[in-house]
Amino acid sequence: MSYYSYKQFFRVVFWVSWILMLRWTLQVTSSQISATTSLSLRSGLETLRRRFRITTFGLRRGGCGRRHYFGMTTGEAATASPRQSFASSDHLRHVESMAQLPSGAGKISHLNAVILGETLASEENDLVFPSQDFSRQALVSSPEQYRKMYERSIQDPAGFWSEIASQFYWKEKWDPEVYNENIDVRKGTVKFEWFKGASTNISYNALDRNIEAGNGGKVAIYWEGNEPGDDEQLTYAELLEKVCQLANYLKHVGVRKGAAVVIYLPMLMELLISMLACARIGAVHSVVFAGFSAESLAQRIIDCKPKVVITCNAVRRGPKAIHLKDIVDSAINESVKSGVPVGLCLTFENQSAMKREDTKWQEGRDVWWQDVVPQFPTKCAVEWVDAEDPLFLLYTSGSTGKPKGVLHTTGGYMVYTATTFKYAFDHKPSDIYWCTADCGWITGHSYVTYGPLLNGATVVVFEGAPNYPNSGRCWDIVDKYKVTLFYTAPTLVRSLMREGDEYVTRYHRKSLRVLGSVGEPINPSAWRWFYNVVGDSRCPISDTWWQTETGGFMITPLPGAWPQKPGSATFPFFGVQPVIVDEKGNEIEGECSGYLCIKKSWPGAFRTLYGDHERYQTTYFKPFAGYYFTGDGCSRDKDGYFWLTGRVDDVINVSGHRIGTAEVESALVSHPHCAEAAVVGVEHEIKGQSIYAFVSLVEGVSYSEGIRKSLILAVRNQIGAFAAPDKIHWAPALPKTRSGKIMRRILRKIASGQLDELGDTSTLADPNVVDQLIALSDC
Ligand code: 6R9
Repeated sequence: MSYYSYKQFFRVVFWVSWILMLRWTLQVTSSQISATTSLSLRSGLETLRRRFRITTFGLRRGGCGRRHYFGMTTGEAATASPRQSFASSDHLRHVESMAQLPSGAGKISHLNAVILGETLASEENDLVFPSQDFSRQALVSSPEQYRKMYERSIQDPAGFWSEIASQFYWKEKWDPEVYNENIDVRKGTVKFEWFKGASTNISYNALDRNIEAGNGGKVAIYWEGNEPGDDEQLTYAELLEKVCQLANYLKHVGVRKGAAVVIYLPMLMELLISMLACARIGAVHSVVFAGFSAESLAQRIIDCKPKVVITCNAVRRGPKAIHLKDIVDSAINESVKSGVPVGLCLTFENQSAMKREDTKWQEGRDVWWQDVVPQFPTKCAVEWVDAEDPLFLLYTSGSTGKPKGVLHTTGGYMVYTATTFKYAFDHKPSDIYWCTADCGWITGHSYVTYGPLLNGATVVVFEGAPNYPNSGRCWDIVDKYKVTLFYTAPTLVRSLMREGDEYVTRYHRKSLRVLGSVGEPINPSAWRWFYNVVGDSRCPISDTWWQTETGGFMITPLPGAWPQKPGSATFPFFGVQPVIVDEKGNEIEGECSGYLCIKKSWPGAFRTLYGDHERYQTTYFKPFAGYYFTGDGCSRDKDGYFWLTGRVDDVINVSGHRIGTAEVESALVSHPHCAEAAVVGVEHEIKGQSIYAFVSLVEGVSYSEGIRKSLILAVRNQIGAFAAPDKIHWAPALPKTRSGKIMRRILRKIASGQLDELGDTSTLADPNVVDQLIALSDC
């Protein structure tokens, strides 16, 4: 290019920029004017001030929200962080297109619009918009598109879901009804059925179908071991071969359709292989989180009486080796004592954690995976099952000491997990997806294994700990595999946030497109850190609310469709009708708080509690007749956004793990020195909630550090380390009503130090108990 053409070129660039700047300034100003006229002068000025600050200093980071879950957000200082200057009027386009909110809850006022990452006084007024580029390429790219699809899913569930279901392979189609339900206990037994009469296989749909579509060579799993550099990968074709070999072996040892198989494995590829192999032959898997103790494992084995237990000899988590086989041995001994023998323990040799020769072995019962499975053929015919045949059991905590065996069936679960995964993460074939959850929990079932593989996704599976060898490990993995969709739990976000930005910013993270959160409410300051620091204010966050029971996402953002509010799970997924009810079970409209219920069945819903349909009805369908009761509190703001506020029953959510207070209490009272125990949850900066136990000792035993430790050990042994109480509060007696009911409300206040909010204690049988407890607070 000659000197003259350079000059010409720069002249054009100069004028174009000038015109663009002028246009932009006019746009911002006019929007401010129209917005401020409709609202009070004060808030109008506040907005102008805010906007001015942004244009001067760039984006601000941090939160100062009023709504808070963990006491972390109130009054937090907003630190100036000129990460990105205000460069687009993206949000204005969205605000225009959001004349009506997706829920039909009304109009959004212009003043609610904020630029990505800006700090506002209240999260309820924050709207964080996806960029124009993101929305343009998204599967659901506008509120209108969502609303259309949502309305169709509600008005014509059969049509909506059968159209989606047709994208899967069915050996026989459902006929004639797509679904059949009774959600109302007053009208008889509760029953949900989807695609009944159809036959299919989820393993076939997750593997063979993708291979037949030409994706056999695509990576299905990138496996990253505990030690950096220890990795493996499997294509879809290779994964299918491994699944078939195990499926053939299981058939060989007599596992038939409908038989239960317990899987007690860490995040090895063999865990996914085992789930898919069971599904291939119609066996029902029951994965038990490999952090559960021998007693918890035994309880689950006794309940479902498996023919085979699949495990490995040991696992490394961070610098520690955990001997899983020893735990399985004691669990099986325990189950034998209860009359439930286990004939076969298939053990994978996890060489990086423990050598074969160091593993305790029981001849006749124990078999090394590597010795038998690879000898079986790499092809295995599929067992076609009815859509309503059971796929898996997963035990979860409830209000009583006995865990509930949540049972999911095949067809509806398949369609639902695949669809929710696709839309909530805006999944595209080129994405690399990583969910940090363990397959021992529902998130690992639905969104490590089934949902992603059904979509032909490439999944990262990580065996190790997120802070090993240091707190940058997650971002190291993100860069290594070019992860585009990253799904994790607020507890991990908070713990990494505490370690400082530097661990994050030293990595590129350029590949990231969508972030996700699950397990508990994400407090706005953690949301913002996740959004601004991890996602460079570029990636929408799908804060997915759902449960073991729901099988898949129920209330979740669709990342390209509408603006998010930090800490809100936003709006319902297709086909889901959430309602908020008061104590009497009356639906409340508009802006409100109450109990979250669901009005109609959805394909992914659990069908029963294993062996106890009565408990299923009593726990979930009787509290508010006519609805499924979630056990969660919820509020809806003026714009129709849903805000989950935590459990309203006796379930504590520690680091996203559900733990029943009754389970911990029963572990404590099993200690010979414990007379009585009452457990409550208290807010915890990292874990969301932590376990706080009030313990009365038997007569004549005095408080000591030794007893405190052995009480905590009792819980670790009976449930698992993740359920260990953070605090044992000695209690000469517990506050009880005259009818003998423990008043947990008072215990909660004492545990969280809110002594001036104890409320009326006069109804207690002995009000002096409260003073005694307060006096022992620091012991
Ligand atoms: C998927 C899962 C379910 C309970 C649920 C609720 C809490 C999960 C949440 C959330 C607020 C979210 N929960 N996701 N609360 N926002 N995005 O965690 O299943 O282990 O059965 O726990 O977790 O309290 O009722 P599960």
